[in-house]
Amino acid sequence: MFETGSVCNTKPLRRDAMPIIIHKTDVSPPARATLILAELLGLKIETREVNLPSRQQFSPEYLEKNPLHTVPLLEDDGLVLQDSHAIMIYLVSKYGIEHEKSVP
Ligand SMILES: N[C@@H](CCC(=O)N[C@@H](CS)C(=O)NCC(=O)O)C(=O)O
Repeated sequence: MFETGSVCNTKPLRRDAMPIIIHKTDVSPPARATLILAELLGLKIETREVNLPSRQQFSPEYLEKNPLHTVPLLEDDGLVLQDSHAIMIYLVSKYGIEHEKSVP
């Protein structure tokens, strides 16, 4: 459903903005929750697959962004968030109104 590097929704709400990136794996309920919310908000999301069984979450690059070594991880315009609850609050706070305006 959400392939690595794929754009899961292309509604042009943030046409000029850098894409929001969510690091995820499909077997992670908290990661899926953030992606479902992003889709409901009509956000353009790029995903990055993190292979947990291969312990990719412990790579130096990933640990630098998330010392908790968990998914999901959100990157948006320089902001990095490491917890699904924080990510969802952030997405609704920042983009929820934009979404509301887009509903006829
Ligand atoms: N409270 C965190 C929990 C995230 C979490 O535990 N993710 C699991 C997958 S469901 C994970 O990344 N585990 C890998 C690890 O701990 O190394 C959130 O809601 O984002």
